[in-house]
Amino acid sequence: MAILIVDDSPDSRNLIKRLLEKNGFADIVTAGTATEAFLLLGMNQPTQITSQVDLIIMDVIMPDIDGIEACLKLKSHESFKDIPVIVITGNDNVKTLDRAFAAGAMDFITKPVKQLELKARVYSALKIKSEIDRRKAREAELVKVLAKLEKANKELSRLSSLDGLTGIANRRHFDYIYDIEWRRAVKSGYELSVLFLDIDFFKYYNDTYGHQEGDECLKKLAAAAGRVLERPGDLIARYGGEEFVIILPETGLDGAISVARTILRAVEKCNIPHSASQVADHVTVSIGVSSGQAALNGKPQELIAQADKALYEAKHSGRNQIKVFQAG
Ligand code: GH3
Ligand code: MG
Repeated sequence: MAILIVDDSPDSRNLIKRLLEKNGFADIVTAGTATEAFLLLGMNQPTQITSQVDLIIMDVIMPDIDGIEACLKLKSHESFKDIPVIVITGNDNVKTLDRAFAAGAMDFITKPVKQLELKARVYSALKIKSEIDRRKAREAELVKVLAKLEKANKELSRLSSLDGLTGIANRRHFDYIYDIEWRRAVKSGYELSVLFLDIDFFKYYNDTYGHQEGDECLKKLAAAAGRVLERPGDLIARYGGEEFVIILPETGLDGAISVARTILRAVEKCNIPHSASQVADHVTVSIGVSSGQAALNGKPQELIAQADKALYEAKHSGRNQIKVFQAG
């Protein structure tokens, strides 16, 4: 561990250096003034602070900047505040010592410097410094771990809102967003639309092409329907097995029907062969649409139930089509 001796007297500097060397401390640097010490530490070049100094032994009485002032400056500097400072005083004048401790000095040695005293003080100061270093390293490690944890948590919360197969929002996220959009619609008075989409004869599709192909089909259709949605507030979610739900905030019936039609065309364009379908030679979907003003429509679940009813109608009217919920 490196020790910096700051003393304007060359004799005093050399004596302390020799005594330290005698006790096995080899890494010693010396400075004749506080300014020189600051330069050595790299204090004036914030970008290249190379301070590897673990202890500063500094004379109190020095020309220009004295030991106490220098100590104050070191302690106010983030990079040096943890380096212990032992001041050397000509006497153990209480006032001087008080000022030194107030400036942040950790300990003091009186002149003439005695070997045993110097050794004891230096050992205990270096021990404290190594504790501080260890604590700082642990803290830095902790900060890193916390940052990683925060990142992992964000990823986890992102993943927990997605459907594992299709990558679109899952039912949980839909419930969460729908609640927000419903309340927003109640406040704004804008209409809110819900679309329910279900694949036609999907059971036959699985039976014919296998479950894996069925999964691929779900992925393709989710992506195709998702691409149709353009507004930032629009959301498509996987509601259940082969059923998708779409929220269209601030959208009335005309807009919702237009979106539903575009989705039907997008599914058509996917042109996924379905030889077992009874309505086409490719995969088709049925869509139920419901729109309303949240404030007038009563309960949030009603709009969803209405879209579901409309979907049922679409199925019963022959599939591969859109049905709008009609009251009564
Ligand atoms: P309909 O036209 O009336 O909707 O008929 P359908 O066969 O599509 O409807 P039904 O409810 O009888 O069958 C739905 C099928 O969807 C059965 C089920 O195995 C399949 N399914 C649900 N979830 C998944 C999934 O994650 N992957 C695959 N491959 N199939 C799924
Ligand atoms: Mg189906």
